[in-house]
Amino acid sequence: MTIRLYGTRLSPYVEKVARAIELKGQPFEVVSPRSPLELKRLNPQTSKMPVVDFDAERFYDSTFILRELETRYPQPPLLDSGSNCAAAQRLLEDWCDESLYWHVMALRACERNAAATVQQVAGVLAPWARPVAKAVIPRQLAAMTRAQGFGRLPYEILVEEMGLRLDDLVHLLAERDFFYSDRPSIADLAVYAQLHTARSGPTPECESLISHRPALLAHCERVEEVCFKASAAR
Ligand SMILES: N[C@@H](CCC(=O)N[C@@H](CS)C(=O)NCC(=O)O)C(=O)O
Repeated sequence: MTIRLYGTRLSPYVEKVARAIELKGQPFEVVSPRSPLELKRLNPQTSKMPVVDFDAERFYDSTFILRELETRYPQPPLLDSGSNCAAAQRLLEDWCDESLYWHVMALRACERNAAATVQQVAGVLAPWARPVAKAVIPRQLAAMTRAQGFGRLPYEILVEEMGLRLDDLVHLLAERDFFYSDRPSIADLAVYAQLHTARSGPTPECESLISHRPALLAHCERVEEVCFKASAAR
């Protein structure tokens, strides 16, 4: 079985899928689309990454991909065996994908960080696609975050809200190694992935907020360690 993951690991959703495949101990290759047009060809339904080919079968959307991965490789499970705990893990994954993502995106798109974000995003495209991307991405970022709503908030509020949500994560994790469980699940991968993007460079305020919460840093390290061990054991 060949697993091909299309996307760049700068995207939290691609990172989430990459970590999940690592956790399953499966080999895979990452193929970075060189332009938005290429992404559209790979995924005509949503034009978004990640896209995964399991041999010749193609899947899109990180949540659907993780579900398919779980069906094909049930061990180790990515959800708790108890239905209450699994429900909490699914909800946390969804909150990370649909809400925490926008907290990070609004800070990536804000006036003081937009140039660094554009530089980062355009940098993974083919050289010929970069000038157009640099012209288009700032407007796209602003339009998306304004449409969602967070992009209309003042910078100070965005930073404060980000800190409060990180505090919530610290409380949810409490004394456990992983969210709601002693084993990593889709919830841990989703939290890890959003924090990974938040710590990738263009949002220094996110890096500072996370670095002041050692429980979250330790959680990130634990996720990396279990993924590394699972990959090394295959
Ligand atoms: N719900 C989707 C979200 C995927 C998504 O938003 N991907 C972004 C990158 S972070 C993307 O491909 N954006 C390209 C675009 O909107 O044109 C998932 O979980 O896979």
